[in-house]
Amino acid sequence: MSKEFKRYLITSALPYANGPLHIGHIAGVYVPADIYARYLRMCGRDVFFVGGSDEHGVPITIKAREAGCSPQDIVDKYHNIIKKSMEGLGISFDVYSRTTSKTHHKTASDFFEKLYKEGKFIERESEQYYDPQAETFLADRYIQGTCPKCGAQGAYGDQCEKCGCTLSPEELLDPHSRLSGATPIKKKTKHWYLPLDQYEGWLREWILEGHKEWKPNVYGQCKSWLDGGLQPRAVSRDLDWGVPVPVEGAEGKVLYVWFDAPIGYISNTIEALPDEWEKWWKDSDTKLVHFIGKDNIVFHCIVFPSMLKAHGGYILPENVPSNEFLNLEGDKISTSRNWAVWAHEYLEDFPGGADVLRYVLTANAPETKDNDFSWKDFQTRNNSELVAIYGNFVNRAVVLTHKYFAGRVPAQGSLTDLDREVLGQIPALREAIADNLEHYHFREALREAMNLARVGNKYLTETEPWKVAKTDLDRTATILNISLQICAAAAIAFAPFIPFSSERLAKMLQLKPEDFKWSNIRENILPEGHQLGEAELLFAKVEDSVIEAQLGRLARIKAENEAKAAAQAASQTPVEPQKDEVTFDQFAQMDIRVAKVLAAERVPKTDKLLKLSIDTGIDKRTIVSGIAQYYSPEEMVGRRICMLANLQPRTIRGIESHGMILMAKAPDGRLTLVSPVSETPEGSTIG
Ligand code: B3M
Ligand code: ZN
Repeated sequence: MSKEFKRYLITSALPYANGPLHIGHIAGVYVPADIYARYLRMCGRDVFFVGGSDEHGVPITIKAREAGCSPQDIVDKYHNIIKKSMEGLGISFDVYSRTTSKTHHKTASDFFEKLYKEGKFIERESEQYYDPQAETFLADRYIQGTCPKCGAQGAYGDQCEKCGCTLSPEELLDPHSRLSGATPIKKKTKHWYLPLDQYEGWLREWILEGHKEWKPNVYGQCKSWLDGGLQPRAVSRDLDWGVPVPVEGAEGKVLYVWFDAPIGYISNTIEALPDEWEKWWKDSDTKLVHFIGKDNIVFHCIVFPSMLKAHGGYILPENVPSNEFLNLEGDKISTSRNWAVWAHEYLEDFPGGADVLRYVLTANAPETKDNDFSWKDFQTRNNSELVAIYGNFVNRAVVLTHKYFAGRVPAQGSLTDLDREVLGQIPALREAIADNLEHYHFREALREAMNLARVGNKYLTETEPWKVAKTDLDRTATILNISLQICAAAAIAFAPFIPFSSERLAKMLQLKPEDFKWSNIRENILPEGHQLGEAELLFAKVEDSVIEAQLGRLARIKAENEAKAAAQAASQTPVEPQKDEVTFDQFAQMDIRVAKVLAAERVPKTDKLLKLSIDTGIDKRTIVSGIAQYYSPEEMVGRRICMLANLQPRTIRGIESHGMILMAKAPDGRLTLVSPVSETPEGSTIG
């Protein structure tokens, strides 16, 4: 079924250079892409693995403004941090460049120009928000106002971060410019659009018919976009940061970041291979594979292929193995809330720990659904898999060989059924790993690699060569020979996943770089008499205190975020002013008491109302209360509450309500029950 390709062009999404790299990026994109690239190289295939930083777009300009520096300063800073993290994690890019490079600006500009000259774009005038004071058009993110959905202030023109809803700037109440504070006005502007609707038929055929093998999450997302009908997409923006639109009279306009960024894959290839880039991008013998996160699917499966098609001459992606998202300790990773494990911090906190992270993120990769990273799981996987199985096995095999055979691979004698079965696992698992890798099933592939270590560990435990050595050194030799063959097979098989550990194991086993060929994963890797190196521990236990320190950091961040949110809510919503004075007698007329909730139910067809039966100590009665958004009926039953008992009865939704429950109302409108802090019988009066 599958075509044989001569070479593999692997791309991984270009991270925005407006923040450091975090575990979500690594798990979703860089580690899987790297595993794939390393594996293919070990198979002797011709690979070019492209990475780079995405250095354009509005968020970078906003970050620069906030920091009081230039966008170039921002991207310089983060490009370097990201690049260093990638190196620290062993992501084996053949090129890691950036979209502010000269080569990229020229490549992207030429690409646009060709499409422009060939009439592949449509030009449209539209009305956009404009800041009359700053004399500039405003990107959606540059407009702030009140969210029409939840009433929060400071919602952006594209999204309200409070309630998470998607917005357009037109929907914001009292919009104002983040640049000058002025009220934006509408002004006409011209942009170029890629008429995606014209590519719909071709895309349907190419993806829905031609690429049924794509992962269900990717195929499904494409299908729903295509079924929804495609619209022309603007490929330019009014902004002063980016690749200038190469058309006369287009001053102040740049290419939309999602137009230029994927071209970055091409530019970076050109930069690294100026004389032979074309065979990588234009020869149908090249297999192009894009590794991305799920929020990038439409751009890589629909927009970029349409651009390539419009341009002509380029190959198209053969596959786009996109992952879902990784959460952190149950919460969405968020750069703005600092809710992340940052790669550069991890590498500092865990020197030499790149492989542990690679291992955990692959074992737990969000391949088919969103997944969670937790520090406990990190510790368990390290201690009970890497240390207890793989590390323990290797250590025992090498130490025993030193002990009984002066560190030389001993001779294999006659084999038992168990020996043969265990050895047979080597080629079987090699094939299983390879098959999974070829199909982008990285978790499963890693599990099979670990099975190799499991097989070896179990074999040693069952055959107990340290006991056999007392009576039968020939048998001990056979057992250790087989164990060492498995160690060597594991060193090679694990190399795409945890390359640093494979290097260390290679030193112990005295394997040479040229031994690291996939086809070398066989039953007789190490010849008899081969001298081993020193035994050293392959992995170290992660102690509880280390995990607690990480969890402590996250707890501090959570507390900071909550405090920030509360302060923000408080600053946005003024506290209610004091009401007119009352006399003591007026106050004393209020009969406020403690009551107990006996039963509670929602009032049908309302969102806010609960019907409660309560025991006031004087009687049992019904109260209707507007607290359903904050308390469920189940939570209310059995609670002690405070209530105004002598309020005149009112009929609410046909139910007669006798009294009112006291609630604390926060400035932002949130309601919280008021109740005595210690056990107080129903009927107790308050005053
Ligand atoms: N920078 C978005 C992201 O980092 C974007 C990817 C570009 S790939 C050409 O998620
Ligand atoms: Zn909102």
